[in-house]
Amino acid sequence: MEVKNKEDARGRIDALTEQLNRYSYQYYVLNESEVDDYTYDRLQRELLALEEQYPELIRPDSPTRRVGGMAESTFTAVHHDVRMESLQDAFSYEEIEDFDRRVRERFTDADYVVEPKIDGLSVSLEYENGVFVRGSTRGDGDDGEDITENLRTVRSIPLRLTKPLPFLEVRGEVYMKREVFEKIVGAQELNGETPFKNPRNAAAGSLRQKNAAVTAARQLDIFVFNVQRIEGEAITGHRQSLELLRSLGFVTVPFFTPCADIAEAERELTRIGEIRFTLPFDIDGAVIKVNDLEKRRALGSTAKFPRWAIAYKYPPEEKETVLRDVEVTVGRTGALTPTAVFDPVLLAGTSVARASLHNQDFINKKGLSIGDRIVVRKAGDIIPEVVRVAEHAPDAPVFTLPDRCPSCGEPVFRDPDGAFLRCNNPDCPAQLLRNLIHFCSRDAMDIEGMGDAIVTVLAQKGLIADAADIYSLKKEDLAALDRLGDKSADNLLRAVGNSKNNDLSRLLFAFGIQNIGAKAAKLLAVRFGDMDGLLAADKEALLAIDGFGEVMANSVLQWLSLAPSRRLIEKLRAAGVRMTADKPPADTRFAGMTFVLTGALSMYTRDEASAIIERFGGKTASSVSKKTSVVLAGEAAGSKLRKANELGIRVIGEEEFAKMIAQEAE
Ligand code: 0OX
Repeated sequence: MEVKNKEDARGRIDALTEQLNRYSYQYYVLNESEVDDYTYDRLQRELLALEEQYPELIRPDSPTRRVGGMAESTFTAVHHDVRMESLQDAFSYEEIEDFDRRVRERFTDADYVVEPKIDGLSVSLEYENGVFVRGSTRGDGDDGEDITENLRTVRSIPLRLTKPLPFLEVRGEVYMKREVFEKIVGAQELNGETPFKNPRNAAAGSLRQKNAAVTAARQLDIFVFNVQRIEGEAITGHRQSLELLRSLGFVTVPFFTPCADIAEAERELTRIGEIRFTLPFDIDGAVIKVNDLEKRRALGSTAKFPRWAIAYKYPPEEKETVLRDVEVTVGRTGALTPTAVFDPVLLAGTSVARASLHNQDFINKKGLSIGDRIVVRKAGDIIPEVVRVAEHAPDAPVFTLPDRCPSCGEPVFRDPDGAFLRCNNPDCPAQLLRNLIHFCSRDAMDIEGMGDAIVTVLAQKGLIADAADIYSLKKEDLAALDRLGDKSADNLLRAVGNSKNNDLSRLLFAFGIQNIGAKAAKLLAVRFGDMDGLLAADKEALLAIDGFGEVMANSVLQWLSLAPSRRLIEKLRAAGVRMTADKPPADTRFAGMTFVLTGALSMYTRDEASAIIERFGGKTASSVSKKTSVVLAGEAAGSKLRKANELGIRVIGEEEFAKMIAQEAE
């Protein structure tokens, strides 16, 4: 629809926002839908384009602020009358013994309880006359957010207590069972969505939904572990408080062990450490607490933590196994990457048989030979790594990377900086495949559904030999893919078609030019405006771009000078792929300003906030310096906020940011 002026745009934005919200309600809440995906996408794109042109007209309920079908939005603030304190962490038994000494200076006869520390999100639940009236996040401990409706969907939260106490506030941890997490991640992968990283993230993402129906589908659970405030009952100790909570209808922490002294507590810490991966949920440590509530009150808190409790964090679990093989793969830029293949071991609850060895230097430093007994672990309980050799295989040489590319057989060369061996053959099939995968990926052309597996099959079947071939794929070609349904094939082709309209910066990044990341690609697109402008650029013009140095300029020129690159560009052009940059922002209220985002934002995702800043001509940076203009600080902002205050840099919250965007342009 043609929009002639700002007033027109306002009307159209209002109409589109309301229409799209109605469709999305029908789809997500009522499970029915008036329009097909294509029409929805088209309308959404029209709205996005208008919002980009008139950012000041973006409505707070705009559907473009939803991320992957989920609404990230504000929740009402809740003040915690009883502070929701966080725990001091200890990483050694010495620190635990220091804690014990401090407690015993005051109470020689203190006894403890030890319980697992559930890895989820701390929440407060309030009950009036036995009825659940409010649930909130911990936030910074003093102020959190009202998530009552989402918590209502957690089946293990009683909506009515067995006894109508006048008032009760309890604290617990909302978490996702590992089994549920794996099911959800499986479904996300199948749908080509970015899967949750771990159960904690999954629980957090699920609780922050504006649409409680989504939270409900995520099957969250809760363990309750503390009475924050109570009227109508008196409690004196930890065991008694948990028993009371259980009798009122709560699920309390799965177990706790009374310990007379710190030696007993340490034995319990060791025992929990040994069983931690057999539990059906993640724990990120164990908590030692003084049992007696009167003593807790007397010990009180420091500025940061209670003096009566401490969290012990377990070191990553290590296991011994045998290195059976080193697989060498070729990355997008031709770098040879070695991967250790070892007898499977159970680590942090899952079976692990591979770990990256990075490069030859890493292998040399560890002195790895095939047949060695090695020690492995998961860094941060997630990424497997080889820690050291436990026992060398007799007479085995240290593994060396091949001098020819394992994919194409051409000789490999050491990088000038020495770290990586690289295959420089532009026709190397392994590199081609990695490039195709990169081309389709989210930060590049963002072709939803075109994931690693599908691209690999299409390439293996000879259906795509270069990126431009993606644009001539037909439905019959996709039928060659097993398990890809009719609807998914249509969606995939639509996503391919949509990607033709991407901004030039995405295309430039998608080419995978060495040293040219997403940010540099953006700079090129903004500076030259279209592909022909870039093709005509000389070194001087490239070096004139703020943020471009010698290495980047040479990479661009070298890539553009290659005949296959030119052929690819022309083939893409012929396929109808757009080669122009989005218009520079109409409203440049943030021109010349650099923002740093810190802390947990709740009204916007980081990507959204950055996109808004860029849309208004501003820049974002990751660290605070004298050049920073504004720090946008969310919840629990830490060192960056401190640095901003030290340097006297302007700090704003999300509310103020929202006002800055909403103001009419001057
Ligand atoms: C947990 C957990 C967290 C609460 C206030 C001071 C002691 N994640 O499982 N915190 C606490 O206790 C804190 N206990 C727990 N079990």
